[in-house]
Amino acid sequence: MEREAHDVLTSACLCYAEHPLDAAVTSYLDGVMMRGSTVRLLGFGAIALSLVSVGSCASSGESSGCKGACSGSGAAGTESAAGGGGASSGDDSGGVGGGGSPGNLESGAGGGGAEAGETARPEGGAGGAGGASGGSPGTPEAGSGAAGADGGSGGESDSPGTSCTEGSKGSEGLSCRELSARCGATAESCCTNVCVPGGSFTLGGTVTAPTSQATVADFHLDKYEVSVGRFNAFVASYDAWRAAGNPRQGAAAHPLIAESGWRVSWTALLPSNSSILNSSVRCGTYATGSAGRAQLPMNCVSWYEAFAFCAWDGGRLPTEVEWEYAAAAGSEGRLYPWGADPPTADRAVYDCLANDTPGCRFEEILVVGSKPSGVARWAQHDLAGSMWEWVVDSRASYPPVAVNYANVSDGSTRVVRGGSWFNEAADMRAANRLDIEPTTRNGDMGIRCAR
Ligand SMILES: [Ca+2]
Ligand SMILES: [Ca+2]
Repeated sequence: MEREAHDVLTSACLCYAEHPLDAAVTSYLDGVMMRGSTVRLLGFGAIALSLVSVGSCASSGESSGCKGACSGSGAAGTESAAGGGGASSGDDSGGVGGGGSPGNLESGAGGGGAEAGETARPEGGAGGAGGASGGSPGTPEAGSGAAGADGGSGGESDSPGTSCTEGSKGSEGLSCRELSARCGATAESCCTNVCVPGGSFTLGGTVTAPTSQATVADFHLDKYEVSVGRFNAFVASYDAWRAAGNPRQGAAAHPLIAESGWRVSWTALLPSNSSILNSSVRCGTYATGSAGRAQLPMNCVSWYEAFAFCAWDGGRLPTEVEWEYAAAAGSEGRLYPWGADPPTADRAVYDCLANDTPGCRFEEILVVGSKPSGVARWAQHDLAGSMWEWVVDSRASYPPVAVNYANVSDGSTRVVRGGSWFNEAADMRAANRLDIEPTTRNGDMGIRCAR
C-alpha cells in the first residue's frame, strides 16, 4: 500500500485523494476540513494519505473541495509551513502529493535531508481544536470511575533531587496509588520508573544536523508510557486538584532548568473541569481513553494536559535532551533505543504491523510494554513507537553545547519524540524530532513522565 507520507498543512483546506483510505480516516479528515481550521496532519499521514500544503483555499464550505488549489508538492520536509507550500502544480488531482516521499517522516527534524535546523514544522498532528469527529467506537464512557482519590497533591514536584543510582527505582507516581492494572511482562506497577544516570552525548546522533554536545544530570524516567488507567485516575482527581489551585506557577519544573515549570498563563488552555477533560481526550477513532483499556497508552492529550498530568502525578515532562539521552543510551549513541538493528515488529509498535490486517486499525495500538525486545538501555519500553511522547521543549535548533538544557521559550510548537504505531521505521530513530502545536490532539501522541 502506498505510504506516502504526510505533509504540512497550513491552510484551511487539505487535499487527499486517490488512495484507498480507511473509511474512518476519510471521515476524520472530512470532519477536520469542515471545521475549516488550520490543520496539519501527522500520524495519520503515515498511512495511506498524502497531504499537501495549500496556500489559499478558501475555507468556506468546500467539503472535499479545494482540489483546484492543491499542489502536488509533497516533497519531504520542504514545505514552508506557512504560506502553503510551494509548487503548485496546478494539477487538481486532489493532491496526491506528488512526491509524497517517505522521507518526510523525518519530520522535519531530524532527518537528514532538508532539515535546516528549524524551518517549519514538519508535519502536523491532526486536528487542532476540539478533536471530536467521528464517532469513536467502542466503549463510550468512562473516565472516571477510577479511584476516587482526590489527591490534592500539590503539583510541585518536590525536588526530585538531581542524583540517583543507575537502575534504581524512584518513587511512583500518584496515578498508581489506587490503580489495580499492572504493566509489562512482569505485571509490575505501571508507574515504575528507573534512574537514568547522567552523562554527555551527541544530541542528534549521526542522523541529525546540526548536532550538539549535550550533558544531562541524573533523572528518573518512567518505564512505560502513561496508560489509560493512570490518566483516568487523573481525570477522577482533576476537579479537586484544580480547585486547590493547581497547577501552580512553576509546578513540575526541571530542578536545574529555570523557567521550565508551569505558567499560569497556560491554565486557561486546560479543560476547566473533569467532564470536559474526559470528553476532550476522545479525539476520534483512535482515541484510547476509555474505561476497560487501562493498559493501553493514553493518547489524544494536548501538551498542556500532558504537562499537567505529569505535574499531578509528581513528575514532570522530560526535556527533549533527556528523552533522546535515554533513547540513544547516552554515550553509546544508539540509532534506536535497542541498538543499531532496524525496527521489527518484535521491537516496537510501529507501522501498523501489530496484526496482519491491511492498513491501520485501532487494535494495532497495544498495551504499554508489549515489546520487551525493544527495551532501551535503562529499561524504558516503547520509547520508539507506540505513541509519540510530548517533551517540555519548544522546537528550536540545538545549541552547540547543551548542559541541562531545554528550550523553555513559549514557542508556537512543542516537540514530540519517538514515532508512533502509525509511523514507519525511520521515525523510530532516537534522534528523530517532530514538533507540533501544543493544543494538538492526536491518536498517536501520548505521554511519558520524568521525575
Ligand atoms: Ca496492519
Ligand atoms: Ca513512544
